[in-house]
Amino acid sequence: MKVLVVDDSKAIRQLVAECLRELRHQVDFAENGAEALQYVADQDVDLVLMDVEMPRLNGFEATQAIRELRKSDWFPIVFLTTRTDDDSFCQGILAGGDAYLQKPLNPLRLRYTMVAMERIYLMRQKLQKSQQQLQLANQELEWLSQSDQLTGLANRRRLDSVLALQFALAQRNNSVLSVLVCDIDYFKKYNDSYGHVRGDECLVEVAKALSDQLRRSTDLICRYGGEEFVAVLPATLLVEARELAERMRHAVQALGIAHASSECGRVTLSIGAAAHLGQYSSPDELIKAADAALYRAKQLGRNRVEI
Ligand code: GH3
Ligand code: MG
Ligand code: MG
Ligand code: MG
Ligand code: MG
Repeated sequence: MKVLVVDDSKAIRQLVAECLRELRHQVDFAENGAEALQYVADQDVDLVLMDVEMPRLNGFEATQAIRELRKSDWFPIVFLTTRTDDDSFCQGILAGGDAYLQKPLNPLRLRYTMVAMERIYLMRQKLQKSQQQLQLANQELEWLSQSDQLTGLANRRRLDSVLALQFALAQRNNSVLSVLVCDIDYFKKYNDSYGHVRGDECLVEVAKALSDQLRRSTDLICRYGGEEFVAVLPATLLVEARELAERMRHAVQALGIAHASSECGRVTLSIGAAAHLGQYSSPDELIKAADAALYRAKQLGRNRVEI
């Protein structure tokens, strides 16, 4: 364990340190309660061995302050003091102490007290480890719940939160926010001709081709619905959004996925783009504007970008 020895007497600090090092503990020092409190605020410690009579903060006050500071955590605090009366013992335990040793130092009692404290230490280690695992599992679950299972892209949930955030940021910074709504052409026919499994494979390929075109870490592409994808492009002008949309359209065409009942014989994409420059009152309206552009792209013959 990493033990902080708190005592205003240098001789006692050294004596205790010697015993602890023999027991293979790592030792650090503080000369009074205030120093101990500062130490615990700054760095990790597994156990504190605490004198009571000290200038500035005494051992009881320091213990109380440490417990207050590290509320959600517990490491053993052991008193080592000349105070032998019952009142002091009770005060020490109530302040947050776990054990109470008396001076002069009895090495045997110190040693066995350390054995008892090591049990608390081990339980604390276990608890911390499972808390970390739980936290990781929660993060993973959170990520999964915002991902599309088939394509691995963000799903509608992540889109909603990212779009809401970027919309608010754009308002606040007076910056432009663009979105693209992409829709695979004649995808119902694709499923009808090649089956649902091939349809799914096609969606995965298209999703990858789209996400490969993104250049900025703040850009987001998500699977919006069945064969529809939405890109959120912060600080992107409509002309830039249109360029990206053209790259996406070309990339999908370049996949060369055969689609016999589509006009050009392969899978293609239609895209609607819209940019928010303060004129829309909600993310929904912005998406609707891009959707309207997509509708025009479909009307005008598909495999094209409209704004
Ligand atoms: P348009 O060119 O006008 O977009 O025609 P479309 O057939 O692509 O559009 P429509 O919205 O009529 O049909 C979309 C089809 O996408 C319907 C559905 O069978 C298919 N689809 C939706 N989700 C999935 C999916 O997860 N897997 C597969 N394989 N197909 C899907
Ligand atoms: Mg003292
Ligand atoms: Mg559709
Ligand atoms: Mg449709
Ligand atoms: Mg479609």
